[in-house]
Amino acid sequence: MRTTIAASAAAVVAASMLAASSAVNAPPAVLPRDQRMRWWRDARFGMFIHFGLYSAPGGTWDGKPVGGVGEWLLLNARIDPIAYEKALVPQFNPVKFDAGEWARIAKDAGMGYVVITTKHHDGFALWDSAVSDYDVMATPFRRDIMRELSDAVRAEGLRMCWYHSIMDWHHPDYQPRREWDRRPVDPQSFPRYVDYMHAQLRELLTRYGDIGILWFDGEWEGTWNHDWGKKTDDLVRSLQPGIIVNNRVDSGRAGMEGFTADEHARGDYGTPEQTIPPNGMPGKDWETCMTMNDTWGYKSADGNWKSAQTMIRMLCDIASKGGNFLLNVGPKGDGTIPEESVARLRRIGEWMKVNGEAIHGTQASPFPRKFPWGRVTTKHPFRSGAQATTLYLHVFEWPASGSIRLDGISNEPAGTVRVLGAPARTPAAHREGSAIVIDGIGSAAVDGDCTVIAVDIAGVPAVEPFRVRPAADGTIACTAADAVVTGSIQYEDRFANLGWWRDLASSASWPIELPERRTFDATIEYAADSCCAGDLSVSVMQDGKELFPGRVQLQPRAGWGDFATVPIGRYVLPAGRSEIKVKAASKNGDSFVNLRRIDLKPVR
Ligand code: H79
Repeated sequence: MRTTIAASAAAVVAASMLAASSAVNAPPAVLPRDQRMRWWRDARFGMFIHFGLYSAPGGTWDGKPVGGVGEWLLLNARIDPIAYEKALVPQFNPVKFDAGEWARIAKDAGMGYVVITTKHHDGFALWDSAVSDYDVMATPFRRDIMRELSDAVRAEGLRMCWYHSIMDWHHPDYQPRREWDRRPVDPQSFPRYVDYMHAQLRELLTRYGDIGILWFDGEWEGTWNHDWGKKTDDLVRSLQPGIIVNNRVDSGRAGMEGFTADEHARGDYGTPEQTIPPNGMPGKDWETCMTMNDTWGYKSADGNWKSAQTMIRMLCDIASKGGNFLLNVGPKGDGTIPEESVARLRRIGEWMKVNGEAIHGTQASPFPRKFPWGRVTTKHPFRSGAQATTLYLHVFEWPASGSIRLDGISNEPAGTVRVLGAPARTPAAHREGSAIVIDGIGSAAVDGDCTVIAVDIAGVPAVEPFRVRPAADGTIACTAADAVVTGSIQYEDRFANLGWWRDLASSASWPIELPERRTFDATIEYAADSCCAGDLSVSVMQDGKELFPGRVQLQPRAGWGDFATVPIGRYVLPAGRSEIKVKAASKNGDSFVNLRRIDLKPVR
């Protein structure tokens, strides 16, 4: 609710003065990054909540179903923003909203933080905003949801965090406008919009106590740039020096994979959306946000729920790669979280109660790649004088042999082995060559979704680096997921390919280990738009020297998903360690190719 013109103008002036002063002064004093990130890295698991005007219609407009995600209703049904406001503001009355219950559901699921949409792309504020009448106080509900939720979340010992959309389909000063929005446009208005957004952020960061994360989104339109990102980041951190800000505060995120390549860009962590990086992002903080079905905001017609098992395993997978999992719920218009979500979170919570120590406060697996039987997380630092590290083995596929191998680790097992939730089991760990083998784990999984085995090892994990080795038939598979990439190249989930291949300097390589020198015929599986492709250079490297160069022309294809497998020549690989490295030697368009795999077949 807008209070008085004077108050609102003062807030805008204050925000713009701050923006101006931070441009000339040094950035505000913030706590060191590792200190700020500590609670977040320990938590590993949080709840995302998408709640807003769109929750009541739940993916319908004029009584008809609308395609796409629920919270994009205005866009998907091409609704005039004022018509949207007029229709939905009087409908917003979540009478069953119980902040305490939402907070308990998150807490019982083993989550450490809650991120709620203070304002999504539709521009509607869920709190009592002094600079806008398009807020919860204009609805029949008239309760400050941010106030109630932040109190309740803190009472459960969790961190309250704000999602805030930069893109705003409703505010008259935001640009670009949707094409069906016929209101007059003032080309100079965007800085005024930023002042407004800053005034709203100031409210959110001064009235509700300590906020854990400012989770920006909607930063990808051309009006948002690094300068705005810097000013906004400075404002947020000046108001809350301990806050964590995601990378969407700045421009330059590369696709849904969520990482920013530019090291000068603002933001504390990468935000893969609906995707999990195949091997994590060593040295970077990141958080996968994901829906339980196919929508963020409530959509009555969406029944495509992931199973609790799928989500438990995703949590293990993400933790094993050193990331966080931000799992979404979309409460209904009445303020209740859908029963399908509650039931799944209950089951995840049961699992966390037994196995939470294998998630909370853990770090990534020391092993460079996943194991076929499951995942590994690590707990440091060293406890009880003996310099031991705990490895948690998250077993998805229970081994018929009754033993589990950790290949390629030189530490000695130390102390006992525990099966979480099954104290009567007495497994033991011993060394076998370059592996630690855990025996006596029992013939059946304790938990069919994921059983965790805790193994102590002496010292800091010392593991062998990743190598691609030939399969039993002598073939070598260099897959996108296993590639070591540099520059702009990123793994993409959609086609399990390497994409974002933007320049001639970027490379993908695979470290290889062969028992003997051998000759191979190679093929590449790739796709490219009709504009693109070009010449691929293929090098066989050893000890940093190129042994064997290759260059092959890749023809354009019909699209980025139109894959074909073509031969790329004959290569000799030396015995021992070598490397296959590919680059674009020339490219026809902005991007080169989508590379899915290179296969090497031994020549008889
Ligand atoms: O709030 C939820 C969604 O409504 C919102 N983010 C989550 C957390 C969302 N916004 N957009 N999308 C999801 C999908 C949009 C993808 C694209 Fe793009 C925007 C494709 C092109 C512009 C991101 C930026 C991917 C490439 C550039």
